[in-house]
Amino acid sequence: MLPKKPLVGIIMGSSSDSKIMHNAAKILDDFGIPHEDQIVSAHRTPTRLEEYAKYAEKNQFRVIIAGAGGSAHLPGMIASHTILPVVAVPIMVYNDKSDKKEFKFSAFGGMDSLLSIVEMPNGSPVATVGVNKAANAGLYAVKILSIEFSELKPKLKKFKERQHLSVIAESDELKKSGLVKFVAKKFK
Ligand code: RP5
Repeated sequence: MLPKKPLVGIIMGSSSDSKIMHNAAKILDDFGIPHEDQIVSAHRTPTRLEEYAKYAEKNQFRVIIAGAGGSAHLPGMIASHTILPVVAVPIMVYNDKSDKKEFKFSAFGGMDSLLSIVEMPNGSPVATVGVNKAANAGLYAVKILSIEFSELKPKLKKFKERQHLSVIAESDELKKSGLVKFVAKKFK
């Protein structure tokens, strides 16, 4: 049975990342997986980073999901401090804290964080999902947890089934209305 205490630690480099990272939390919530969410900055709170890695192990988290933008050190550095698996989310776009209505884009459109994260040298691997694909990080964490908590397996199968059915439903609609009407309706 799934315990009540957190199994996944979600961390991000800044509150700027929270809008993207909350998609990982949503997936974990859907699967009923307890998680704990924090901000840990590799460059602004470097000592806290090491402490967090110890904390995660002490509290028996099974997976860490780490998201960061720019020259994104957080996932790799956390991985260097722990034996826990780290799933990383490279972040492309984040909110400018000074103006909540505007989006601030990282200079290289996410390529900066993607390469910083995915190019970890041998020894401290992080499993990297696509840029801003925090939901995939959540799903990957569920898959890792399903090895230990088998009740997650049928839930994962149902998730796949729902995806399948939603594509079929859309395809039926497309077939019925034709491409021109379908696009006009869908993207009006
Ligand atoms: C990184 O720098 C964070 O992960 C964030 O994506 C980026 C910008 O952070 P702020 O300057 O908006 O706090 O450390």
